[in-house]
Amino acid sequence: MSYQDAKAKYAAFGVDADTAIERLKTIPVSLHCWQGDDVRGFDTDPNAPLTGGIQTTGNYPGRARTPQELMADLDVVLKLCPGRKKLNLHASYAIFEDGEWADRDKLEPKHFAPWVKFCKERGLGCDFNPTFFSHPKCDPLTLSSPNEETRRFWIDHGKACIRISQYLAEQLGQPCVMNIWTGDGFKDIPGDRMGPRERYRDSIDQILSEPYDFQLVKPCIESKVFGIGVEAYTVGSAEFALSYAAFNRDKCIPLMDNGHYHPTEVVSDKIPALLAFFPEIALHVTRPIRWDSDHVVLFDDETKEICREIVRCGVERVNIALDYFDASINRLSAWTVGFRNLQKALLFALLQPNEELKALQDGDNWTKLMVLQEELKTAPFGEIWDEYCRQCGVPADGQWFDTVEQYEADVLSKRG
Ligand code: RNT
Ligand code: ZN
Repeated sequence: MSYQDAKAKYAAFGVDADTAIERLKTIPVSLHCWQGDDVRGFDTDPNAPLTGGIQTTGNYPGRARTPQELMADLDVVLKLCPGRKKLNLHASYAIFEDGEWADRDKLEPKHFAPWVKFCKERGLGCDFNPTFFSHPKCDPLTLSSPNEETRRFWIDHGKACIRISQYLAEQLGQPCVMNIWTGDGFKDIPGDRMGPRERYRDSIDQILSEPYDFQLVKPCIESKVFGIGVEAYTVGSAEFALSYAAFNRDKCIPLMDNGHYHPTEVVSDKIPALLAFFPEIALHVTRPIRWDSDHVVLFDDETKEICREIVRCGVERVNIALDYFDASINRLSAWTVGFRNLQKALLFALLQPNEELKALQDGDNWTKLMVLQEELKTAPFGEIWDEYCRQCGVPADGQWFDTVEQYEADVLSKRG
């Protein structure tokens, strides 16, 4: 079937495929740098374990070990992924030159200058994350620690990250979403649940007292239900994070990671709930299997539903980022499959006759609503996707994996 034939099929549903393709080209999606090196970064001992309840499993060969390797790997992935991209960096990916090193509370914009150059040359925007984990100063708490010296260190880290985010946004001429997430919590039943939350709230207040232009820097608060080693209590729970964002709407926005809820909850439904109150929200799209396992994003039902809600509620109101890390398969393939799947889900959502679906619901015509939603599932989506890839100058399905295999043979397999 040709693109024109597929387009005609969608036209019969009242959907214009050309318009969908054009809109998708404008929607930024943030590609997380941490899939390339199992969330290790460059500022701490590469052999120290990850902390804060996040974990990568698998030891597939070829992990990026240096900024040069990570950039080279990203370059391969960027060429295989269609659409408008931002790069999502963590503070731990600071690049130190000439033997210099700075601890996290002393990080400066200059430590990210090579990343700015990288983004400028490729026309990317950039998002940023303070790194409140995998560091000797986690005691193991960070922003909620009862130890004032620990807490001060991490507040200073957060403030440094605001300055870096402002720099990234100014340099690249695009807003920088700066996400605050900590793994603070307890393995077992706490004796005091309030103290850590009060300290966390005060710490975020202090971080956000650092001056920034809210049009350029968008601080987010990401919640979480639990993590490995912090099963009993998470300081930044859903209610905590959402309340913080709600009471500080002039300073920050909420961030939902779809791995951070009980397995029967769905983020797709939470998107319009939050957007009924917040002008803007942010998302981490991942794939949780029974827990926050951070598997590669698939073109599955919930990813499609999340994208349908993004499109219906207004793509300009949702800051979309990917957040997963699989160390058991080729990392470039993991990156590419997940990014392409998110693009597919967005395209699929843009190809829905949303006005008509809404009218059927409002007219209480649930019979036809079901028929239409089901028939749309077998509309010739693949041809529209191929056309989108063609227009973006990236390989279609079936034509990109060779590049990854070749790169694995030439480059990744030679890494120690
Ligand atoms: C962890 C959070 C957090 C991290 C990244 C690396 O559970 O999802 O967003 O995955 O910051
Ligand atoms: Zn996340």
